[in-house]
Amino acid sequence: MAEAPAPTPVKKVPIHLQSAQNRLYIKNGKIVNHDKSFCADIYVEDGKIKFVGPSTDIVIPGGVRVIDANEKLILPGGIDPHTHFQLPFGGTVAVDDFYRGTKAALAGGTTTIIDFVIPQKKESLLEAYDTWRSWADPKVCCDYALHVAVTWWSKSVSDEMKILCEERGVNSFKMFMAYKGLFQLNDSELLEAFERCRELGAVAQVHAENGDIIAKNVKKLLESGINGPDGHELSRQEEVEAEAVNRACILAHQMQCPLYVVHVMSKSAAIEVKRARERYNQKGIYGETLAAALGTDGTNYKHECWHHAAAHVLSPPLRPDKTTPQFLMKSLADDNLQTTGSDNCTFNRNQKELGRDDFSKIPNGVNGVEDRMSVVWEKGVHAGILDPCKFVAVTSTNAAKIFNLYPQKGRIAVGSDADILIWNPKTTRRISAKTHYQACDFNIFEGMVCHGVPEIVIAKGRICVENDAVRVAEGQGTFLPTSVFPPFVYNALNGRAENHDDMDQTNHKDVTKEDLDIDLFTKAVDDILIEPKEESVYTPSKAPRLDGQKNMQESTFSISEELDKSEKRSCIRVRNPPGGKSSGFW
Ligand code: URQ
Ligand code: ZN
Ligand code: ZN
Repeated sequence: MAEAPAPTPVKKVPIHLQSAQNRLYIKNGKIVNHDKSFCADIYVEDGKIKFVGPSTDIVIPGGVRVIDANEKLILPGGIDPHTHFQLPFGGTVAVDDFYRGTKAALAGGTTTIIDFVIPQKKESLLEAYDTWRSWADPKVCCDYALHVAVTWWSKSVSDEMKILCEERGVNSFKMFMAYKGLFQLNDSELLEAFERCRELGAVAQVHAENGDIIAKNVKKLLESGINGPDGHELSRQEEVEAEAVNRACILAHQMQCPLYVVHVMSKSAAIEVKRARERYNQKGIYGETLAAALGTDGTNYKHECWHHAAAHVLSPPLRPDKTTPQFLMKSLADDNLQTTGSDNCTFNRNQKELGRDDFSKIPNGVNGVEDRMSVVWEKGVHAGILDPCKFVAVTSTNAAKIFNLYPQKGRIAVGSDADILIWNPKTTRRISAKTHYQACDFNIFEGMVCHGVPEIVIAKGRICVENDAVRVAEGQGTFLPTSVFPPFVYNALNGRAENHDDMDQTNHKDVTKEDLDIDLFTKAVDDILIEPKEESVYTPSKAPRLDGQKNMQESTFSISEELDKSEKRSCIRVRNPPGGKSSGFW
């Protein structure tokens, strides 16, 4: 590691005397962003980070709440891009509502969630959106944004997608390839939806499973007397997921639409995401996996207790191949997958009973919003597969970038929201339904001991978790409108550099529809020089490290790097010939 450059004289930051309530000073910690880690202090005022730097550069007035983060890591708050709070589903309603769900999120270190508006067939998307806002706004304890599902297709749906993007702060739409007769779109409808997303500058998302195959398999399994929870996985095995992932990537590519594959649950599906990313020069395709898929597996469907097995039912299902969790974690480490969600959609024992005689009627969904951060740390960082920077990327920053919340969210930097975790990698906690904040009566991670605990959780400058207590008020969170044409997604497609790591770069909406109307099918790979990436993935260490810090021989994570105010690490440099050259889309 090169020595830190000599500090340049800096003007001391004056601090206004205000109530100490909204002012925090965090000292002695090590900040970890997705691209670098460094030692620096942080000053927070009015919900924003106002200062990041050495203590010598700031005058701290009396009355400011000081937090000593010595030997702790300071991380951006987690972003869970996939929740279903109080979702009506399968004739019942998910038990974690927007209050319990977001309180649990904060308890576990997640300070932003993105939930899904899911309209019924023929229901207006705008009306469904209003319903979700009316549920969420009075209850949320952390900030939230909304994706909207397209569960049917018509001109009015297409028109409403435009209104949602232009007037309601929505920039992503989820299409279902499963749930035949309920939410499923056929290929022709998928193409229409992808084309519309592309026109609007939105991000298309897919639930990728072949619903037609599943419908046939369910019928056959039930007819042959297989009606328990193990039938759920048998009806929708890996290739049923992988086929849909491959098809979705091709359909989206044909429509030149960026695609985010939600809940990648199997090795085969992750391989399809990787293949598509390679085919399309690492552009336009993103994959999310779940805490559930990283922290447990499909052998639970064979559990002797029906309730235990049914509690693990979600779609796509957990896989019986016990090597799946580590494979998916390595896929995150290798950037073959980009994000981790929870897909939190919780049903209690009596609700799961709806499928007692027919697995296809078990309400789908599991917990995860509270435990996602700890599970990813335990199975990723503590296991030696992720370094702390990558942990930040896959639990926070990548989702912020893809859904255009970055750098307001997903980064510790001046100007960003003060969503901050004081993370103790040495402490452990045992997960249990008896102690969790969620409303559900079961926890799929029951008994798991996780290193990595968010000892203090700060959401928009407010301390919400401290000394094992959660202090929140219903409605303290706010709705986050998201803008279309996320630069991270569309700049890359358009052959431009994405370089938004600091708040001083404000070109958030610098890709326009007109920009995209150029030479869309020309491959731009020659125009883009991708700097060799520093190796961020390593073979799991033989013995787990107890402190969660990176093995210096295996990775580039620095535990001694000093704050370098000038350094910016950009991964993509664009090389254009004189006079410019049109850049292709993929
Ligand atoms: O498919 C989903 O994402 C929701 C509707 C239900 N939960 C689940 O099983 N994944
Ligand atoms: Zn889904
Ligand atoms: Zn879901």
